[in-house]
Amino acid sequence: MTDDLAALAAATEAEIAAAADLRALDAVRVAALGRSGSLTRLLKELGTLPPEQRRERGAALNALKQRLEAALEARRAVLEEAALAARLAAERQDMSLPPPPAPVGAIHPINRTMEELTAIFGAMGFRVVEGPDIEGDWFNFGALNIPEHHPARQEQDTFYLPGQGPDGRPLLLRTQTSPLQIRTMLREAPPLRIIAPGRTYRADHDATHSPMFHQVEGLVIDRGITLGHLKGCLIDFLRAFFGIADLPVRFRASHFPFTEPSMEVDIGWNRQTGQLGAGEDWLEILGSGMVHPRVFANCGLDPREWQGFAFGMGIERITMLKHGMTDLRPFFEGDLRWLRHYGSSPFAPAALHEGL
Ligand code: 2NL
Repeated sequence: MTDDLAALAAATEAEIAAAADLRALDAVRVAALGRSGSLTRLLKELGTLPPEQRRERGAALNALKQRLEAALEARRAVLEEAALAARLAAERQDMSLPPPPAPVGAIHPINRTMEELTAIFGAMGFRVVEGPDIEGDWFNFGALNIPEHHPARQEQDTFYLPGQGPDGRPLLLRTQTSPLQIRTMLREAPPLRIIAPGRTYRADHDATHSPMFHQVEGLVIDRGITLGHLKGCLIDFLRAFFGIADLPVRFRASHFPFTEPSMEVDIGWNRQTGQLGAGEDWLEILGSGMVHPRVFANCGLDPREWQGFAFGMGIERITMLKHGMTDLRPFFEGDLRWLRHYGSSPFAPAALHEGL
């Protein structure tokens, strides 16, 4: 090997050895063997040499090229291994550490109560009916024997909407879920056993009233239905819902336009402690009655052939009583701390109580 090639070999090999990483090593390769590298340039110059020199010089350059390529390859292997070792060290994971907790959602207490209502009444043969929040005033009031001048219809209680329904009558946000039952009676022939849970709206807003709240109503229609059926059904429901097998239940005469006779239902509790099923006090929990003959007639049913009972209650109210809540407003505030506290696990469905 000529002196100039020996010097080029020594210098390049020193640079290869000094390359600290793969990028630096590639720079060395390009400088020697790249398109305008030092060795490449010498190879290109071969053509300018006289033939007798060209052979010997060509063999020497090729040998040097192979030697440098082998040195580059060997260094590349060393650097790659070092890079992998560094990456493995940096990405090391302690597989014995517990994983971070997965975010878990919770069932809102209103939905939980609706699930329980569906389960308890479902076990008694009721099915759930649903329908629109926007109703015509005949379905919300007229069909229910609530006359035109009745205070419940007045602007300060009911949210009336612009425009009118297909019957030319005013549109409103339903103030109760009864229109669902009216629609079911118009659509299906009795016997019927339905509950109608859902959102209801009244222009009322303070600590104990929300302009949007939830109600469930129930309706049973068959031949020979009596007050006895109403009482047995509601006593069983209240004891199952509150989980108190001997919960005292009292029926008190009342008045609704859509039932005759009408009864409000009270449960026994202790006013001081709030404990249900104990103490001397009574707490109103729902309204009920025998379906008014005029409601039957409005739905095209003959009240001499069909009898029925109906009831209605506020879902927020029964949920608050069951869980000892004192304020209605947090139901609709979306406060995550409240929701986590009062929410229930989607993996623990409502347990049905004894006796159903
Ligand atoms: C209450 C009282 C009640 C009804 C609702 C009803 C429905 C039809 C026919 C007859 Cl289609 N009645 N519903 C009956 C009695 C009471 O609700 O205090 N609700 C919160």
